[in-house]
Amino acid sequence: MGRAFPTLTAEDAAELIPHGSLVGVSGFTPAGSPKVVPAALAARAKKLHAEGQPFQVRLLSGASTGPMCDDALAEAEAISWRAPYMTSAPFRKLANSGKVDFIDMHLSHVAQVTAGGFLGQMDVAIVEAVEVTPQGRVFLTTGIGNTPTFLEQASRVIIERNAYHSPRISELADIYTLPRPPHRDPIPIYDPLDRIGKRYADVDPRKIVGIVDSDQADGGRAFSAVDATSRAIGEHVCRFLLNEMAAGRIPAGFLPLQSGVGNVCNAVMASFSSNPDFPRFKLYTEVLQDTVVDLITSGSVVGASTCSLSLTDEKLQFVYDHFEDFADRIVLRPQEISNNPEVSRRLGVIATNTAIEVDIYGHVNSTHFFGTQMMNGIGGSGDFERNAYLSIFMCPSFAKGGKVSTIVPMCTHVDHSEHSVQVVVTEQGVADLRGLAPMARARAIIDNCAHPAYRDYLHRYIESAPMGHLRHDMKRCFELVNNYLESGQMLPDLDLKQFGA
Ligand code: 0RQ
Repeated sequence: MGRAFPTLTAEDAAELIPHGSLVGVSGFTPAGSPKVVPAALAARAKKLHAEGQPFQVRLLSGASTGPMCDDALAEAEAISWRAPYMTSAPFRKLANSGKVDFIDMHLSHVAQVTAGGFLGQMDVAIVEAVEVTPQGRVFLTTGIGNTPTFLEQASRVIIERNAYHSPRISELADIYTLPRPPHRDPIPIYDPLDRIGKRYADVDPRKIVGIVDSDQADGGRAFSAVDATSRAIGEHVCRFLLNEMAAGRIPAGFLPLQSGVGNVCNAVMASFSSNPDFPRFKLYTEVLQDTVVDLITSGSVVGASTCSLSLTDEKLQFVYDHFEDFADRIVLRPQEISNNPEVSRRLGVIATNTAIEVDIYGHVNSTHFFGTQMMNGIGGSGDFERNAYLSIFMCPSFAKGGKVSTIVPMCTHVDHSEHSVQVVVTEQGVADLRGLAPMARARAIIDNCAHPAYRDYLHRYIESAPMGHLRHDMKRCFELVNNYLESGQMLPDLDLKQFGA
């Protein structure tokens, strides 16, 4: 016998969440993230704060969420602790002023640490779905994230039933969860488009405290138009991969590609489609951005395994309007599977991610500006980068109109180490670090990737540094960043006109 669930207003649902709760939210990026209940929770927090009462929750998600969740809760100062990733400007401000605890985690780890009890008992899961059956089958929307695990682990569940989405969206889902060690079998994915699970996630219906109706769109962000810099990066990556195929290091049928998040990755994907020599390929990735929908439509991309459809509303509508063209070509998986290290290594994924800065030996910083200021978090980049067949990091060679070089003597924060970063690409060119010892890596990165205006400084730095396996001058390794913090420019005498300023 199934259960009939009570319908609640968002405000009623928010009342059910006590101060101090560990709250898990569905989705991955704005895709599939709950909307009206978090917004009502933020309003409740504001009201309680105005009455002088404390109200904050600990928030665990798949990745970033939408503005009605992270932005609203951050603006209401309703979060005390947050993991594993975010892209919210108001939340970033709190994290960088020490007002909240932010735990920057590898995204593939979250389900395991939640189920393992490392984060304590999850009190409430707020889950966006197109439908839930009385037996507890939950049909999810555009982002799967950690939702199946949160549904299993949370003491109570609130369903946000969203009528905006096509009811067919759950046809893309492939829900497969892992038991706790040591009871795990190999994950039987041999091709990115293999389906191994169910179209729905399960929940014990007795845990569902109510259903809140909503019709809010995901509101995914659009990317900047492809500019000359990101186009040049894309062309270098494209040429590099074609050379690898010609040399027999990538098979003729190509390998599954992972593409990270942001403007640069979006532009790189676009450049693949504009090169007639580039083969058709599949993606084994975690976010699917607008460009990929175009590439699937044009046939350049055969299909994609992903954790979310991180699309603008217009592009998502296009997918819904042409659903038959996508039904067999997109698989939406929980992030423990989309980002799984074992599957990635076995399929031979080519990982392409963006760096904030790269040092001359190939360490990569993807998260912190100037050693202290959090941007978004490591996200899934580490899941893929460390376990890829080929790991590529890309970024423009300079930021802030040339005042900042992204190629530096020593990274001010390290997310990806020299041991697994294999290729670095800027608009200047490609540094292929495979098989190179530290000094050769340094010369390859400086000569091929640094902006010409910074090359002399970087060469002089290594030549004057004390001898060692890595040559570093511990007194000067952060000179560029210190110059920037003191004078607003890494090389104070540099003429910025050469950067097009
Ligand atoms: O700031 O907008 O104020 O000018 O950083 O730079 O070039 O637009 O970069 O949108 O491609 O994002 C690494 C942040 C790049 C992203 C990062 C400033 C620059 C600009 C953004 P302005 P761009 P993108 C899978 C993979 C980690 C997570 C990840 C990211 C702003 O890709 O968060 O990879 N990655 N996940 O001016 C000072 C520097 C700078 C700098 C750039 N060295 N110093 N400012 N900027 N470099 C997806 C998921 O995990 C969900």
